[in-house]
Amino acid sequence: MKHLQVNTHHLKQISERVSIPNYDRLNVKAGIIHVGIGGFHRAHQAYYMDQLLHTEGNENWGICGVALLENDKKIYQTLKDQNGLYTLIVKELDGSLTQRIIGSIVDILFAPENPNAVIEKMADEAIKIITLTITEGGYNYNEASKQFDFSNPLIQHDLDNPASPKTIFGFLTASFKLRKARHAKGISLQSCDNIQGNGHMAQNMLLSFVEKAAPDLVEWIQANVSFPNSMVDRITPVTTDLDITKLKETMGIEDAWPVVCEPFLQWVIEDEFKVGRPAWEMIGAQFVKDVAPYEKMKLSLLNAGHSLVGILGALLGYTTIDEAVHNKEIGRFLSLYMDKEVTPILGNLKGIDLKNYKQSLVERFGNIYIKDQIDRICSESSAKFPIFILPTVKAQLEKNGSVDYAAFIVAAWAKYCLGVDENGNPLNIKDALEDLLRIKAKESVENPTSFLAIESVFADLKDAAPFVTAYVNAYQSISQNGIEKCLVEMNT
Ligand code: CS2
Repeated sequence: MKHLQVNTHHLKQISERVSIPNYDRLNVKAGIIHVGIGGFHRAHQAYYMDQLLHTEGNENWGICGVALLENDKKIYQTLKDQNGLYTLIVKELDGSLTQRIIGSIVDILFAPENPNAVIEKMADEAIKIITLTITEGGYNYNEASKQFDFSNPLIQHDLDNPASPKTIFGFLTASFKLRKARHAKGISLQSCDNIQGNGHMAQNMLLSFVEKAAPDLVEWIQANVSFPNSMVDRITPVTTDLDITKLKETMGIEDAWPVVCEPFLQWVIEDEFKVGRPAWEMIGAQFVKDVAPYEKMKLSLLNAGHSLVGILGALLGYTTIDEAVHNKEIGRFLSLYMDKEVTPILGNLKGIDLKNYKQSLVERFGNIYIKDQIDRICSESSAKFPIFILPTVKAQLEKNGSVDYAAFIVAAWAKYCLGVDENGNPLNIKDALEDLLRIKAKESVENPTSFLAIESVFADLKDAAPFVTAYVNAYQSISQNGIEKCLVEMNT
C-alpha cells in the first residue's frame, strides 16, 4: 500500500481509505480563533466544528489555531506541513478504530514567531469567538490569594512589552485595544478548560490584568465581550509512537501527529455569545442556562476520579488508568469516594441520572483500548487538586461530612511527590511546582503536615482540623501499611 502523507494534495486519495471533509476547505473562513491546539482541542471542539462544516451554511466558522508557547512549535509545524489536516482516531469500545481526517482548522499561527499576526487576527471582525484550552494553570490564578498572580515573570514581560506579548492576557489586551480603536464589534471569549466557572475565571483574570495594563479598556471589555461558561469532556490520551506507526502500517496514512480519543464526548455551554455562534446544538452540544451543576459534576467526579486512580495507581506501579481502575481495591475506593464524599455535595442535578453517570465513568476509565497514561493524569496535579478535589473537601467540611477519602488521596499525592513508587521505581513528577512539591514531600516524612503548607494549593485547608487529622492518619497509615492494605481497610 502506498503511504500517503496527510495534506491537501493527498486528500482525495486518502478518501479511499478513511473519511475526509466533504466540504471545500478553500471556502471555509476562520470565525473562531482557538488558543492551545493540543490533543484535547483537536479531539473535541475541532471535531464538533468539522461535523458542522459538513452541513452547508457554516463556511464562516472555520478555526484559526494559535500556538502560544515556544513549546508549541512542533504542533504548529506539524499542522502547517499538513495544511491544518490531521487524523482523529477514535478507539471504540470493542477495540476497533475509526479514523477520519478533520478539516476544521483552516489557518494556524505561531505566536512566538509573529506576535503581531496573532494580535491582528484576534482584532479581525471576522473572528467572532476566541476559545481557549490553556490548561488549569494557564489562568494565572493564585488559589491562596484568590487573585491574579502578577509575580509571574511572563506577566511582567507583557506589562512592559504590550506590543509583543507572551501570555494570553497580553494578546487579548492588545487585540481588544485595536477593536476598541477601530470601533469594531464585540467578541466572545470562551474557555474550554476544566475549571469551575471557566468563563468567569477567564473574565476575572483578564480584567485583573487589564486594570493594570490598560485601565481605559476595562469598560469596553465589560460592554463588548461575553464569557460563556462551558463544560467539556472527551478523554484524550497522549498520542504514542505506536498510534502513529499503526496508522501508517494499517491504513497507509502518514500523519506526524494524529489524535486518539475515546468515543464519548460532551459539551455543555451557556448561550452567552456576543456576536453570534455556530449552531453547535445541531451536532450534539447542549445549551443550558446554567452550566455550573454540569461542571461541578464532571470536575468532581470524572477529573477527581482520574486524579485519584492515577495517584493510587502510580504508587502501586501501574502505568495506565485502565490497569489501575481494574485493580479491585482502587475501583472500589473510586466508587466509595464518589458515593460518600462527592454525591452529597452535588445537590440536585435536574435531568441527570447520577448513578448512571458514575457507572459510565468507571466503564470509561476501564476501557482497555484507551490506555490513558497515568503520567498524563498525574502531571500538573498542583493545578488540578485545587479544582478537582479540594472544593469537595471544603463543601464536605461545611456540612460536617466525611473527608476521609479525599484526605487519603491527598496523603497518597504527598507520597507520590517523593518520586518513587512502592516498588522503589522512579515516578515522573511533571509539575510547574515540582521543586516545591519534592521539598515538601521530603519534609512530610518527618512531619506530614508540611505538605499542606503549600499555600497556592491548600490555602486555608491547612488549618481545617478535621481534614488535617484525616490526612495525617492517612499519611501514617500509608507509611506503615502501604497503599493496598490501607485500601482494603477503607473499602470494608
Ligand atoms: C484529566 C482530563 O487532565 C486530567 O487529569 O482528568 O484531561 C480528562 O481526561 C478530560 O477532562 C476528559 O474530558
